[in-house]
Amino acid sequence: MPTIAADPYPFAFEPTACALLIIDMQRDFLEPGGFGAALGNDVAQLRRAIGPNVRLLAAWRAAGLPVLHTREGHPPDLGDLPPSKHTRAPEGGLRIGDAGPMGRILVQGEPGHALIPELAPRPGETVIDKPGKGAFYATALDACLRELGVRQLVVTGVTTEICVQSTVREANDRGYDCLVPSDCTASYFPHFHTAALAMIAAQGGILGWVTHSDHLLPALESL
Ligand code: C5J
Repeated sequence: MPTIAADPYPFAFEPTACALLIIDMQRDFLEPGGFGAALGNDVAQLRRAIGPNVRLLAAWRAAGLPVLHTREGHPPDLGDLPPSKHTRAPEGGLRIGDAGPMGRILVQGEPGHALIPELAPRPGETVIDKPGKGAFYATALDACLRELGVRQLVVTGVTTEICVQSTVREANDRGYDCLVPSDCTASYFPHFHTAALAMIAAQGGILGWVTHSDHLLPALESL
């Protein structure tokens, strides 16, 4: 079994039981002119994770292991959007469902809701639409992973401290071992990125393991 150098200790990678879970690499979060940028965020902070994700995804696909993508969003009638999520927005800023630079913010089917073209899903790869921050809440993700026989997750995407960390927490509570490659996730706020990764690996890996894709790629290539 390949071992991946990781924090707090090496990760025992079981390729036959491991899936790549790419969180919310959506145009509205990552592209200049999208929702994130309209809120005044520097999308360059997130875009640095694109290249590492592209390389990891290519290696993952070449190894023939399962890939799942998630998208945060809501149907056009906002039927699954709790008022708490709807009302909390920066003062005077756009809210979910409002018309934004790439269509209605976080609404399924709108251009901004789509995954970035660099990481477009291929036929056969699962795309999970999620209304919350964690990818397990109100989705079929757990059933999907159990059906695939998955016990380990490599979790990437954006943002580190919100949807990535929420998903890692949910996965950990459900018995999955999570490995997070630090260069394949990102935040608009670099100090949150650093802190979120530290929280995952703290206390002997209380939520999981943190690595760098440079450690993961050779293990995939050797399969
Ligand atoms: C946020 C996400 N930050 N994907 N979504 O609202 O992290």
